[in-house]
Amino acid sequence: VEERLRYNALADKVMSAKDAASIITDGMTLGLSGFTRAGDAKAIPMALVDRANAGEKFKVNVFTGASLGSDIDALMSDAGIVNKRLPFQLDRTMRGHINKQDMYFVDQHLSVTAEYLRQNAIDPIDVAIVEAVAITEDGLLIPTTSVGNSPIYVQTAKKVIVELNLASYEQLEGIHDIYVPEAQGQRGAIPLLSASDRIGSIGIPLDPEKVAAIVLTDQVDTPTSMTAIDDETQQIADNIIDFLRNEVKEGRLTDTLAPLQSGVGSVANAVLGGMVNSEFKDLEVYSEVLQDSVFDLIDAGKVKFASGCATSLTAEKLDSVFGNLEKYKDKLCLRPQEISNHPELVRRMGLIAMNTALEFDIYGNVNSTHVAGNKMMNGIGGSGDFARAARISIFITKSYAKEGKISSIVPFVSHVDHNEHDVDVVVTEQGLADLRGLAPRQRAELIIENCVHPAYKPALRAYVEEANTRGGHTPHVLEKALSFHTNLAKYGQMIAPEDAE
Ligand code: 0RQ
Repeated sequence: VEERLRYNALADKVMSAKDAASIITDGMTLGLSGFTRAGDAKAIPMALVDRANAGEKFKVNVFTGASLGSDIDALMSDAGIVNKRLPFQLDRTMRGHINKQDMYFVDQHLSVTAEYLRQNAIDPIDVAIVEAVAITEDGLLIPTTSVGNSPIYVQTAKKVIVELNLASYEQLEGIHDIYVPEAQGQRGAIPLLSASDRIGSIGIPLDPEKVAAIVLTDQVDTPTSMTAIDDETQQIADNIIDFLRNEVKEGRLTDTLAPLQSGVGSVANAVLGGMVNSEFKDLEVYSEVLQDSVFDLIDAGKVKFASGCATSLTAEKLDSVFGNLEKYKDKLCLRPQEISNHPELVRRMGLIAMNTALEFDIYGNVNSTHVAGNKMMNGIGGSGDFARAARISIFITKSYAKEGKISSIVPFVSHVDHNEHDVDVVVTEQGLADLRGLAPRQRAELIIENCVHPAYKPALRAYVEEANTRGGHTPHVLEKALSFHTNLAKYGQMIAPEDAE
């Protein structure tokens, strides 16, 4: 413990999770560490669940970096203790409670939570609960496998509880780069010019007066599960790599490409994985989440530097990465999510951004979050932070879902996360549509031709034909614009049975 807790002023703050959690009361707002199951606070949320299960009635607002592991979101939402959750979740059970209206969820661009807190525009943080590898002799909290929103939570909270995780890897010390911008209006340029720049300190400064408790823990992160790559996923990855190859051929990129950002999930992992055998070299990753494939690319000598705000690793990768951190130390950096996702930096470095869609429409509007218009899936995450500011913004989905009953390309999206102005390229296993410089009617033609599953081409072509008879810049048949979705609700499939071939 002495090696991990090196700040003498805090030695007498060590206590049990139960005692530490006793400062948390009904109506408080908690700022938890944790991003894509990495580096989440574990003991205090469980202590709160235990209190609820023992009969205590209370609700708290739970703010995090992104998703949590250890089923914490499921357990907290089942226990009924979450009033409001923000800014992202990725949990089937919690999703159910959100959609049953048992709790509130604020689906927020992941880079902006920190700005709202600085502006005092959202509920201020009462208690920050942050997992740490160590607290240094000069009072820096060293985060574990993610940074997320922890710096702003610690900076603005009234009280701080540190979960000092003795099972986390000591070698993480030195991996992080903690830079917290000044308030808007008082800040200059963020001095980061390339993915490998270090602009801050190795840890989060702690005010000892605010530290209410230090809880010793030894629970490791929950590994990420990854769906195996199927033929269609591989085809999507191949389509994107071909597109990038053509960008090089046309002289718009070189074979080092541009810093790469990719969202989470198996497709994103496959796209980066596909680069292992490509001609691209000396790549940089400037992303939010670093998945398995980033480390494969480092191992293969393809990626020279990777910057993110969190890792998201499968069970087999967790040990091989964190057990060999020395190998990755000079090629890896974890930053606050407002820096990993900062539009100023995304635009400056000219990122290639690859994010996922549930559906997109014939004009290039993208829905990443809502199933059939009203049911929350996971959240927008960082996709919007990157999409608008990126050099090339690519959105990815299979062309169909649910055994073909759903087309992922529709006349009009049932919810908009990324509008047509922020979407450069859409891609499915059928093909890719480069929308840059195309007017709406040209976009519709190319998307239907290149991306739509053959089963849905006739219906979409008929829609466009009818829409065009009505004229307009972005032609629509308004009373039929959501017909795919209303059919789905009525018949369980997007094409009405009488229209099915
Ligand atoms: O359903 O789970 O019941 O099998 O959606 O779809 O194809 O397995 O793909 O796991 O990558 O998820 C957009 C949800 C895709 C995700 C989304 C059904 C489908 C399946 C999952 P089942 P797949 P994925 C990074 C940045 C948020 C935006 C983002 C996501 C399930 O990637 O949440 O990129 N992205 N954020 O059957 C109804 C459709 C459907 C559909 C697929 N059109 N209608 N259901 N499904 N298309 C995150 C962070 O910032 C941390």
